[in-house]
Amino acid sequence: MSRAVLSIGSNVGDSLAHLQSVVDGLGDRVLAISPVYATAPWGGVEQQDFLNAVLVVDDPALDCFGWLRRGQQLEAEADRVRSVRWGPRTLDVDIVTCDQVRSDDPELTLPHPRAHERAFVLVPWLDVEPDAMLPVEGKVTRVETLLAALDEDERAGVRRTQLALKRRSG
Ligand code: A4P
Ligand code: MG
Repeated sequence: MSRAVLSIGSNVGDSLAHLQSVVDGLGDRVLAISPVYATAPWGGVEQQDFLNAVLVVDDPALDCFGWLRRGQQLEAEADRVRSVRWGPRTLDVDIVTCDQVRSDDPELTLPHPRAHERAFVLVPWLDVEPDAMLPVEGKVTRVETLLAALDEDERAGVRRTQLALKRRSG
């Protein structure tokens, strides 16, 4: 079994289409889709605003590394080029949490080590899981509490849009 929370982001090309490609690519595995947010770039690299969303996904046949690989495949299909860390990208798929797994492996760190500092992850996550909890430095905390602890500027940089990701059948 594995149930994961994915953070998806894009700020190059047709960003909405890149996010939609994840929903399409994961099909029936997608349990919940957040609204789409326009978000100020995080990490100090000067670049365009991002579109971000969060998905809750489930697939009994995929383990946590399976989600990482599937995410990387979807990034490659969106012609993602890895250049600057935290820089512009057509598509980024991050595993925020996967089951209750905790891991320090640099290839797959769980929960995602920076999720708790990022309003662009926490805000859409709360839309789909209002009672979500996240372990941070060993202490399991409500995501709502983590969001409230962030700087006002960080929260103000995350603006809900009218854009929506859609499930397509068949
Ligand atoms: N990796 C380890 N743990 C994970 C995980 N939980 N999920 C490894 C996904 N990947 C994980 O990632 C580098 C390595 O992290 C991979 O080899 C993977 O095995 P990458 O995608 O190649 O490079 P990156 O994304 O540039 O680096 P990094 O550190 O993952 O950046 P982030 O944390 O993904 O941040 N601002 C806004 N507003 N919205 C955004 O979506 N995204 C980023 C990227 C920066 N600023 C942003 C946004
Ligand atoms: Mg990444």
